[in-house]
Amino acid sequence: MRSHADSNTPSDVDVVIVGAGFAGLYMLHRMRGLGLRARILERAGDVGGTWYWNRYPGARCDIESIDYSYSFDEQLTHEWRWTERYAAQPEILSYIGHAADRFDLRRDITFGTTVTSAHWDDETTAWTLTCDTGAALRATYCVMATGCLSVAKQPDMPGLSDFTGRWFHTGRWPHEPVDFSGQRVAVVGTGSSGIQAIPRIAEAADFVHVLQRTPNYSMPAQNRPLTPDEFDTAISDFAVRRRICQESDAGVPHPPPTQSTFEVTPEAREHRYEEGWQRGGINALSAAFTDFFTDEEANRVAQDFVRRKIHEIVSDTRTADLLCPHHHIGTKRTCVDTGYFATYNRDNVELIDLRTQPIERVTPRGLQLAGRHVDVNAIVFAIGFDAITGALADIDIRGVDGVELHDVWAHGPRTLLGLQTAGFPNLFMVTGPGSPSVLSNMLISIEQHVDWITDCLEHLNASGVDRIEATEDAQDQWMDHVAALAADTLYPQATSWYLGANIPGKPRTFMPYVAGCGQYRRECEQVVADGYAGFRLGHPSRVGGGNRP
Ligand code: FAD
Ligand code: N01
Repeated sequence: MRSHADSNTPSDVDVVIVGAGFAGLYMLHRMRGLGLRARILERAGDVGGTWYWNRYPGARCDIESIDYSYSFDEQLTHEWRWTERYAAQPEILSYIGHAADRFDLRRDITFGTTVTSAHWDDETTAWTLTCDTGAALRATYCVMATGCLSVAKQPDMPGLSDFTGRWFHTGRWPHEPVDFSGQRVAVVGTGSSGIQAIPRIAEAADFVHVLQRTPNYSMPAQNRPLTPDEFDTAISDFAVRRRICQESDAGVPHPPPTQSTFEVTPEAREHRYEEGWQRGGINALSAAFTDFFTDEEANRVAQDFVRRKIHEIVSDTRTADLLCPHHHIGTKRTCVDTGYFATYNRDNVELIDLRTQPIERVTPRGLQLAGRHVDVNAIVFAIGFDAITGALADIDIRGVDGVELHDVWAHGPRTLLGLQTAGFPNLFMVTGPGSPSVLSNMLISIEQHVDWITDCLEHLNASGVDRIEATEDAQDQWMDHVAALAADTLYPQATSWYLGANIPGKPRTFMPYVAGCGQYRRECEQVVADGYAGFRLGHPSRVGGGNRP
């Protein structure tokens, strides 16, 4: 493909990519494959994204590693051997580093650089990105591979600056090991991060106070080492396995359910749930019946099953009661744990209910709750992220006529396919709002988006144009479609980060596309088959639409 460097455009590169996680790295690889000049700008000191930042004890994936990995290069698939069913953070980070080395990606990455603004110039058909280092880069195309869970929610408790111990955020964990031995530790938050970290911190610390606001559903990981035979069998037909993931709803290689909850006897239901629990993993229960996410009564049967399990595992009844969630299961991200509920049987762990004893302030020696002071040496905030839109909101993005993305998204994000926003030509998002993203195995969604964008740029080149923009009409239709799909499920009923409900002041819009990876892929393919229907190709005010000399 012809690089724009050859056509005297003022761009420094053809494609600038923000972010060097799974998405940005694969994007860079594909851009090179097209013969384009591409560069990644990355805040972190190295590659890895999520797996660079989230180094807390217990961090590991909740999609099986064989599936939570790249599929674009057969040799890469065969030369990397996952050691566990769900690999831990250091192994995933090594894998990403290995991929970066294998394809020599680091030479086109600028690390330690935060992009602060991205401004479009319609005259020159170029984005100019500026960075906190003062550097600027011009590019014809800009790909935001900034991550759905990359902006850690800041603890805003009064008094934190006076705390004399150490405090940590799971999403910004230090690189050097943190030694909790002999320490009294408070962990705030019981989402996926807290639920993974708490058992490990409890093994190391003198005492752990878990400060819980909302209990969560968690499935046992049933993690174990992968035997060489098991691994070889799984990857021997990897292409087929991957295809099944791509066609599935959640991006995993399991057969979809065929029966609804009340089609079977109570005994058969219990049996199926028990089987799922023993198999473990994020879809242990949700894959059992077709109406799990849509029927309140069906969902309640699964909730009851988990609440019974919690009571079986946790010996203190009051603690077990507090740990029992009451929202619709699955409507907040289901957690996956190793020994989480059993941790509350330890003598050195106490569960504190923030609903009855809210945090009033942080003091020099710990946390002042309503009616009680908790003395600690360390606080771990496992309080989550400004999800899906947070990283984009942190950048001053301006499109045609200087229109600001902040304003366009003031009442919630608006996109076409989660790939582009009208008024922001040549700006692509990987796993943006309005796509399956966080409701799927992210590797399936990332590869699909990167492939779609790559094919799109190839098509533009073949058509002699270098500008593409979502139309308002198509975007409106897509957003209505995304909202209508979500409204047919139980998802919008939960106060979840899927809705932006965890960030004060954030508009509440259910952001992901719920109809699954397979259906979404078909929608994207149809848009291409219809000649990029819903996108305007070429410059609207130029004859023929093209910008090339
Ligand atoms: P990221 O990995 O988030 O990378 C984005 C990068 O962009 C970051 O390195 C960030 O520093 C950089 N960046 C952002 N803004 C800027 C800026 N302004 N300037 C410069 N750089 C910037 N998903 C699953 O499917 N399965 C799992 O098992 C799973 N486990 C997870 C476990 C944890 C602890 C967390 C937090 C998330 C998990 N996820 C999981 C979701 C995970 O985020 C994705 O799977 C995937 O890693 C995202 O890759 P990415 O490249 O899109 O984004
Ligand atoms: O964040 P969360 P997370 N005071 O937002 C509480 C992925 N991930 O980092 O529910 C007190 O889920 C908050 O309480 P409430 C995965 O997609 C995957 O755990 O708002 N408490 C909640 O309990 C996941 O969903 C893995 O009432 C406060 C918790 O903090 C996503 O990342 C591992 C509070 C935040 O939970 C985010 O997970 C880790 C406050 N001010 C992450 N603010 C895997 O297992 C928030 N909370 C693969």
